[in-house]
Amino acid sequence: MAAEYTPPKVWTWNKDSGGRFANINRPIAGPTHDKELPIGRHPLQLYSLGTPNGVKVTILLEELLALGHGGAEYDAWLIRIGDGDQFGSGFVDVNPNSKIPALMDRSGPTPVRVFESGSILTYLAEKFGAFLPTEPAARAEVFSWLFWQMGSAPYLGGGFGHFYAYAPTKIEYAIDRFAMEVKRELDVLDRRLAENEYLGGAEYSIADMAVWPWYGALAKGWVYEAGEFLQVQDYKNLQRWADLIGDRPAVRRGRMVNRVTGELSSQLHERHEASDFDTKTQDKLIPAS
Ligand SMILES: N[C@@H](CCC(=O)N[C@@H](CS)C(=O)NCC(=O)O)C(=O)O
Repeated sequence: MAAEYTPPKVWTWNKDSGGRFANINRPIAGPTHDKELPIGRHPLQLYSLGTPNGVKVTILLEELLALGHGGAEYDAWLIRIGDGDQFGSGFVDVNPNSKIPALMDRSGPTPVRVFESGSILTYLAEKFGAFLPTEPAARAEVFSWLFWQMGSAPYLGGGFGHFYAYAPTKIEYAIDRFAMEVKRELDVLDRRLAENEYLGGAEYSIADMAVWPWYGALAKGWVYEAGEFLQVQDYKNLQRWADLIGDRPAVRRGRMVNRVTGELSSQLHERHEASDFDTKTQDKLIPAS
């Protein structure tokens, strides 16, 4: 058990808490510096990073392009959250919450800003009339799973992931609490996917795109190196769905965009053209030594 801690009367900011992201976490909103965001030539400007929250949006954009929606052409600019890019004035104008992903739709006379991944997925699905059913019952089910993700993933990322992988000390109580919650969430998904091919039902939707980068990746052991700890292979229906989604070409492409870790051939730091997947991955940009 961790040493006893008695909270003081008034909380004060300990800048050296020692956690993995201690250098970027702060208790104050707003910009720390002036910095305009770049603007490319496509209608949609995405400011993001290839984390699970960022990947949701690039998967949808690649799926829309694969369906033939030319209006979904986009420039994906890299926001390095470890360097504090999310606190630049231009980024804060697009997302006052200083978190990726953030989108500017410049297709109309007045640019539209959209932040929060669930809001971006909904905005784009409605704009293009794709991956979101119009029939009320089917639409409600997709929204239920989409909002389930928004409420659940913080237990996985901010709770389990933080205390299992990032906290400076391993606190048994915290890891137990969030491992239990995440296992319950995995079981929720597994039971749903036992009865349905996709989360929304028979059709692939933005609900799958929101949940897969977190729970599909967890099921595959890609996040927090926690596959064995959580015994993810036991969730057979979730495994089936994780493979089904992960094998989609648009999902494979979406995962590469704004990615700064892993194999160099899987990292496309910025995406401005469809051909960038073939010519601009890091293995092609960095000459072999
Ligand atoms: N609820 C938000 C969560 C976004 C989020 O947590 N983004 C993280 C990266 S995955 C971030 O930008 N963190 C930077 C920071 O906290 O300063 C969404 O779904 O868009």
